[in-house]
Amino acid sequence: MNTINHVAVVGLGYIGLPTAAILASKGVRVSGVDLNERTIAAINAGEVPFVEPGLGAVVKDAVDRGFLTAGTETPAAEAYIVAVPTPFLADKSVDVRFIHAAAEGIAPQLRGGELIILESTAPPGTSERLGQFLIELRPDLSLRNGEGKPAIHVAHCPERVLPGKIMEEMVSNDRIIGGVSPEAAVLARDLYAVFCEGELLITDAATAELAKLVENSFRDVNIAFANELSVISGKFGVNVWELIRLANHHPRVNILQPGPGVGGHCIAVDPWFIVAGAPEESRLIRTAREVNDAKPRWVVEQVLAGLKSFPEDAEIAVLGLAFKANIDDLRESPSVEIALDLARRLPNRMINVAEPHISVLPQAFDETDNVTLVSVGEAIKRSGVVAVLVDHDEVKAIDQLAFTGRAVVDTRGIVNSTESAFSTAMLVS
Ligand code: SAJ
Repeated sequence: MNTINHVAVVGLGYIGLPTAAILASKGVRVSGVDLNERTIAAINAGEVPFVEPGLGAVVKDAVDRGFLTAGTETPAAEAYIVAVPTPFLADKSVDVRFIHAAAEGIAPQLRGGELIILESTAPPGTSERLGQFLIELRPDLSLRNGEGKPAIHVAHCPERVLPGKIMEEMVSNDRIIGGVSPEAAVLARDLYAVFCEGELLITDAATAELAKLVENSFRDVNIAFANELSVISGKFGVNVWELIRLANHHPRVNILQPGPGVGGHCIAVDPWFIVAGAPEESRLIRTAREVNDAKPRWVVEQVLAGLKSFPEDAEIAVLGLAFKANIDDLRESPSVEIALDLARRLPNRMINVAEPHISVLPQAFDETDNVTLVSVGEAIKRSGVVAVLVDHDEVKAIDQLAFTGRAVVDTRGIVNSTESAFSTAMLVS
């Protein structure tokens, strides 16, 4: 039974804001905390500063009803949910800078008895160290009951929601809840029970931390298998989409889809935390990362090969910049890497980028003067070689005839994928 009535959510990004809004929609008073003044202003006006289906209505309603407010200072609360970025450092180990900054905001507010939940993805031991760090800042408190000082309760509850389906998955997914202490796990379970309809699975913090990393590594390894197959198929002149479709008819085979590489801030990042902590033991996980990281370069080579049968001034279309379909998130996107690489290598060619979810090219393109943002139709019309990098609905809706006479580097299998070399377009999968 949850007894917590006021929660501070520190970090109002893709995970923090939906969590804050859903908790508030269940009648819990939520104070959102973020450094970004524009994010704060947007939320207090009942708006959402990024694209996520269904989130806008829940935020607006929670703000209108007075259950959700946002500010830059961390207030006193009964529970704190930390959902800040955990990028990696140059050696691929975790950068805990933002977790520490969150802890520095929380520490002065603690009185003892509070629940502190780390949702950010992090290697085993991070939640325990967050607890230790809080105790260093507040030596009058302890991490466990029975140590003669008021205790605070620290838990790790990794988020597992899929961008694009966050509002649905936040409620329906099962949740792993890892306590630094058993009391922390129970308190966290009761809080998540307020909105989570999935199973709430209790364990220790380190197991919860590793489980999250393992889930994303599992997916990374399986995508790497599909990406490797697409390169192998290219060598044998086989259509990889047909190959996978046929192989998946086997009752125990379920191969994922190849693509231009793996993007986003999770699958392309989290496996490195395992490799950094166990470099000798994580050979498969490391190799999968390397296979997926090498894929954009392979796609660029296919585009360069396609250009050979066109005149010197033939232009290139890049369809999609987001890291996956129907979102506006460009973080760690292989498509951005491919478009930039093409622009740098071919300074005399025009690169026509079509990304229906943005209105200006991101800053990374400031250094280029041969890249332009146009509509999907216009990009294809202007170009000899078309690189299909994201399977947005707008890209899937293209009339196949538009590709006639063009070389198509189709990394998503949307262009008449069964006809391959026999189609009117030259396909490179
Ligand atoms: N991709 C492929 N082929 C596939 C599937 C995906 O190339 O068959 C690519 C996508 O194009 C994209 C990347 O992989 O570039 C990642 O996309 P995704 O949809 O697989 O996953 P994310 O990064 O959006 O979300 C993942 C999810 N993790 C798992 O499915 C194990 C999500 O549940 C996590 O909550 C999220 O990471 C996270 O925040 O960790």
